[in-house]
Amino acid sequence: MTTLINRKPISDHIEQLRRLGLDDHLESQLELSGILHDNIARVLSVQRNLFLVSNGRDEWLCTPSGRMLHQQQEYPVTGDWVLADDGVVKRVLPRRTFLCRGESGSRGKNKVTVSREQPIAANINAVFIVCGLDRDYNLRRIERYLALVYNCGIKPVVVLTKADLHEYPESFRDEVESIAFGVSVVLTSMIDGSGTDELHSYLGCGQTVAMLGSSGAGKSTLTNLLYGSDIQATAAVSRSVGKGRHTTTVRELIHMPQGGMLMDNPGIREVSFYADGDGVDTVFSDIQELSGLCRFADCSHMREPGCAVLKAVENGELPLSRLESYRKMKREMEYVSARSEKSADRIEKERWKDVTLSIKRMKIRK
Ligand SMILES: Nc1nc2c(ncn2[C@@H]2O[C@H](COP(=O)(O)OP(=O)(O)O)[C@@H](O)[C@H]2O)c(=O)[nH]1
Ligand SMILES: [Mg+2]
Ligand SMILES: [Zn+2]
Repeated sequence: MTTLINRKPISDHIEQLRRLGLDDHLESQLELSGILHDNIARVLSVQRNLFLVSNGRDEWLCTPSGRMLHQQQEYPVTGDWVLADDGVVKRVLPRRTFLCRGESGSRGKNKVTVSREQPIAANINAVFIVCGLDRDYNLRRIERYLALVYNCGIKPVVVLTKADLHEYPESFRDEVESIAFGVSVVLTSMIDGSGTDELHSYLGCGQTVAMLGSSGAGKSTLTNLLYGSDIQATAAVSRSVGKGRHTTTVRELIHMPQGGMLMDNPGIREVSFYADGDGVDTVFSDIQELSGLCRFADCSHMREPGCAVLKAVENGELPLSRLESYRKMKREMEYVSARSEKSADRIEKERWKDVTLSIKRMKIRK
């Protein structure tokens, strides 16, 4: 079953795949594994048991393989590169990055159990953490998003939307910069399109950017601003035309005129961790640095004498709320699955080997 949605004239196929996000790394892996360009596609969206995939020329709908349905094989997520044979996705190619979080609702009031991962997207180069300069503005939430993105080994960019609501929005940027060391913080406004120039550079050919942020943060508005016209329904539009009209939008990964792909994510209310990494320490590098000055090497910064962290809170250098946020995330991280002994590179290598073996067994059109 092949449902053709859009057929474009055939030109240079690799060039088309590059626009989908094919990079040198994947290119060389394909070559090593003997996979033909004709057999790969990228997942643009996932709807229950149906994937919209593209090979840069055509977009069509695919169903998962039986092995995927029976959970014997990795299930594709948006952004995945897959081996696709007509209407069936045969295999997910090893992921360069995997953006995921703990399952929503697993973070109870006092219990912090994060058991299952919830995938957001695969093969993402950067994440725009989108936060509105209205009621949405929340430093602690930005910290959580930062930790999540760092844990997945992806580059974060903080985008503060609705700058037009304030006379001096720069003060918010300064504040976020003070908690997000070395992270670009960009102010944007849909009124004059300010800030979008800075974001263009992340969306170049071969790049895939995902957006994270609460519902109403301004993600779809930003997508439209960056795109140059209205391709995503925003809250403002949905209200005026009534509900339902835009719910048929299936494409999650959007081809941007800048050359790259952008993923406008559904709002995520809760941010819990899954990927195991040192994201929390990266986000709280100021606390990490202070820890080095504590009297005890294993100081928990709770009540120990000679604690440099507590001292910094006392004399106002470190906000108590920031320390509390750090403690909370640290606790959660302890519940996160045990750190793998293997490096990410090693895991990726083994997966490609696995793919190569299974390809030999697979009947796929040549
Ligand atoms: N004043 C102002 N409002 C904005 C801006 N960006 C988005 N909004 C409004 O915020 C609301 C939510 O925007 P939307 O893009 O749908 O948010 P999403 O849920 O994150 O996709 C809409 O009513 C937008 O008009 C902005 O830069 N300035
Ligand atoms: Mg939206
Ligand atoms: Zn201490």
